[in-house]
Amino acid sequence: MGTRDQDGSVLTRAEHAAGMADYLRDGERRAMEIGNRGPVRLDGDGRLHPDIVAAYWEHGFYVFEGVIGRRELDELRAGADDMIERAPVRKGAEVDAQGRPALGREYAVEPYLLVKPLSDPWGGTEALAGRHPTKMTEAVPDAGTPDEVVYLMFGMCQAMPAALRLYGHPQLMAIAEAINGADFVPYNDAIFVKQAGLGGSVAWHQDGVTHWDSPSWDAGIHGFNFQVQLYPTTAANGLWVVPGTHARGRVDIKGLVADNGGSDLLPDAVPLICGAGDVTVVNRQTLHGSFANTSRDARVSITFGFHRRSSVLGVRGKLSLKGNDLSWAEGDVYDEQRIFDRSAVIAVAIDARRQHVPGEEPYRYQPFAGLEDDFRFGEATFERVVRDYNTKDLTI
Ligand SMILES: O=C(O)CCC(=O)C(=O)O
Repeated sequence: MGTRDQDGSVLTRAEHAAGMADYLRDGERRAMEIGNRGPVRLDGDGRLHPDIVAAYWEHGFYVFEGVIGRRELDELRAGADDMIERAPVRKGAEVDAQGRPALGREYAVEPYLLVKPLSDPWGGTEALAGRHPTKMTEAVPDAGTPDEVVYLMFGMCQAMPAALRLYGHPQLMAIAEAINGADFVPYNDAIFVKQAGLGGSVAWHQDGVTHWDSPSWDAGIHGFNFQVQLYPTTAANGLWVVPGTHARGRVDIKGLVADNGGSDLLPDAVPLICGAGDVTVVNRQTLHGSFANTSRDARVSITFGFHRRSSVLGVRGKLSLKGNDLSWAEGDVYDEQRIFDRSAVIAVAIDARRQHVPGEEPYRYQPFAGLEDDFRFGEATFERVVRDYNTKDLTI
């Protein structure tokens, strides 16, 4: 396998893990010193506390602790496990590891991306508009491991009832409103799966691809991503970010790595250390990435983002998921109707949640105020709004 360190030597899983130990320890210490973490704090009107909003804009990320309760976490874990188990046994296969029809063969967008264990599928390639210019260190997995592992899962609102309900979580909606305004719109979703000793890396990148040269460019123009953590995350398996980079324009990633002696262990980066049920918010312009998971701990991160409406209206998308080969291509121009149709998933998610969690005050999503009865969760609405909803993602 092409599993080489930057200096060309082949690393085993254990060597990769040992080589990172000091960096991980130091990063964790620096992460904990920043102070941008804690529970969700809302004021009497349900608005996110201004101190939290300010900390997010200062650092470009925030860790919300203890957002998802035990019962919901169990439902999400069961849903994610089920989805992982129903993945095709290898790329292009029709059946899962147990010989059952794999999930989603009929979906408009292939729900699984499989990769070689401990590999970096995108670094140094043109994939995703070439936004991952450098390659991460890869490693050889332990003997007896599969040739391919699940790396990403798409279409969670269609494939996982608990994930649809999560999509309408009132606290997460309040955070989206605080960052992107009450008329916020969805972006896309993907579940990152980093199995212990197997999970691939995600090369350093900034997410946004459309607005870097816009005259109205600012720190929030490419939106943000939530990550709902189903298990505790560590410096070894977690997402790393370089604080403050969301506000500095395009980062010269190749230059940073070159200045770091060719090493992907960037000195200013910090890991997102979370407990199970914590939720991170990362600005899509923040420089971020994650290392091959050579540790003994798995990570499953339910990732979904939101934009300002003004960032997508009239804009041609650039990172659209296309068909069952999961290529990313230039997309459509997003008009009012497209935005409405994709945003309707939020309205249905809020109602699915209301039906499942009766004691909870549902979030009132301003673009659908007064239209709630047209978007009640049920079979017909699911078919109309949620079926293959990710062909309508708003990807900028
Ligand atoms: O969670 C990860 O490892 C990568 C996440 C990421 O790159 C993203 O959300 O854009």
